[in-house]
Amino acid sequence: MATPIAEGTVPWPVELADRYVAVGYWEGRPLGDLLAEVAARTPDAVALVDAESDTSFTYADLLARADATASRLGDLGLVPGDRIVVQLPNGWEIVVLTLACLRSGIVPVMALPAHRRHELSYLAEHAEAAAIAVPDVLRDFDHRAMAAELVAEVDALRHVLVVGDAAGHVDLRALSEPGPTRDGPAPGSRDVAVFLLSGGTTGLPKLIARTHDDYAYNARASAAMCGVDAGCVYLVSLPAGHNFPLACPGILGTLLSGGRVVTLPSPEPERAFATIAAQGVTHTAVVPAVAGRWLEHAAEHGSAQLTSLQVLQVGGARLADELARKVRPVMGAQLQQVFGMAEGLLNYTRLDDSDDVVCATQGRPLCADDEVRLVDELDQDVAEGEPGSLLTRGPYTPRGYYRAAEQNARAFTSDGWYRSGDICRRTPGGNLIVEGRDKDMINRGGEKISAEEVENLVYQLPAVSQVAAVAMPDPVMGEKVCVYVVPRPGATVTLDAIRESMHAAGVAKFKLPERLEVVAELATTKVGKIDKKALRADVASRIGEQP
Ligand code: OOB
Repeated sequence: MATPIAEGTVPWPVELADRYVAVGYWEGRPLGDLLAEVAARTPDAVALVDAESDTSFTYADLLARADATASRLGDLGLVPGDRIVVQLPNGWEIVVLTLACLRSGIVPVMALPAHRRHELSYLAEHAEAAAIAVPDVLRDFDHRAMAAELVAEVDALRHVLVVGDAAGHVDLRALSEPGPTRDGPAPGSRDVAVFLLSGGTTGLPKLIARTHDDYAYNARASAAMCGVDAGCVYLVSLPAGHNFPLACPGILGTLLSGGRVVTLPSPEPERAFATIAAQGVTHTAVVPAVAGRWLEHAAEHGSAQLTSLQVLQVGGARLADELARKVRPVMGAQLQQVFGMAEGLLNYTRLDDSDDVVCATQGRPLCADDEVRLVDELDQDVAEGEPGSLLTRGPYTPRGYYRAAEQNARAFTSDGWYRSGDICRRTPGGNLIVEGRDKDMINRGGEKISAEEVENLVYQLPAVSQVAAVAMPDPVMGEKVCVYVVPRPGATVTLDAIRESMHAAGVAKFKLPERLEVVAELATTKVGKIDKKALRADVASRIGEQP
């Protein structure tokens, strides 16, 4: 028997939960019910368009497929509270499966298509997942074969659900053929709706248990903030398992508003622009690296395909002010900066903010009851306008990671503040500017990489005596992973050997270091810790970029 989820979660204090209900943030209803209500209101409106396979579903179709899937997952033996690792590319199937889970109380663990055995075996193990959903073959990689290996390895894991050629596993598309309706009770609103992955500063990502109440608020309030309503067409081209495209307002916020979701498997500009034109996309979300490519593409080919686009949300990493100022003139859309985290807190610039606020700040909290403190090393509030480390609590920021008591003691204060690890400054207008971070993470084009995780993997090489992974600046991705290595006496270390070893260990490609510096010793701070600040400055100066 898998552990019941509730045993691993950290609930909000009762008085606060009561308050969130009283104020109306928490509606006391599961996401699946809220979605069914929209479907009942506008059954014939188009809810979902898969631009890759040219498939579209009305709200009635979508709900029927979600419920058919939920019912057939039940036939397979899955029960409410069971977990499914979801590793699917953007397409109609990930939306249907996620809604099936939300309707039935099965909990999706949102993995990424780029993840490999190393990440997925840990996730499946830690979540005690009963099933994993994968594509058949993607970019020449056979996900079915990997999933089959995981089933052999992970105790609880029993089913492989495949989109495409199932090759003897469960055919996910067939599961969703309309027919059976869902029976059984809906999940409770305080139950876990989805597991998101943390950006990761420790060895492996932590699971963030988002409840129906808090995640529904997250999606709905974001939709209201971003002007998403029934007339909106939202394009999801970032991996749908990320909080940003899933619920900020993303897929869930759009569907809860009666709008239309359009999926694309990648944000490659040519396809994305053509899809925006063909589908009349009004809103979409990208990371700064993608915004840069889109701006270049629009500057070169014009913005005629973008006339429907009203709001371009950019978040996940710091957007350079110069790029921000180009968005409206080059693309004709309103920029909205989003500084968010899978752990909860979302900051948005508002659609009616001045250009200066929109282009030079990362916005302010979504909710009046989001609490934000900026503190120094001793957890004392810094003076107004000074940079400090951001701590937060609020109605959609859970109080701890799932089954991670040890990490929780470090990542949360004893009174429940989440330590985001971001160094921010607050402007007199109350907007936040992200100036850096005091967490050991590398932000590669919005994908977060834990330095510790990379270091643990590099230590697997016998030739390595000491290693430190740091961010090096990159004009396109913002940052990439650079490793400093002290080899064992007489041994040779190469970047290729490191990458091959990590690849063989089944690590996601985006985590592989892209530069190696072989050194005789690693710089240390006064207290004897590896001086990562010095290493970041060192690599930046070597490649001629600003750290
Ligand atoms: C989003 O979520 P995560 O969990 O992948 O990463 C969170 C971290 C933040 O703590 C911060 O370090 C960084 O990503 N970040 C930004 C940023 N947005 C996120 N740093 C600077 N400027 C920004 N605008 O990345 C995420 C979740 C929901 C909405 C948007 C982004």
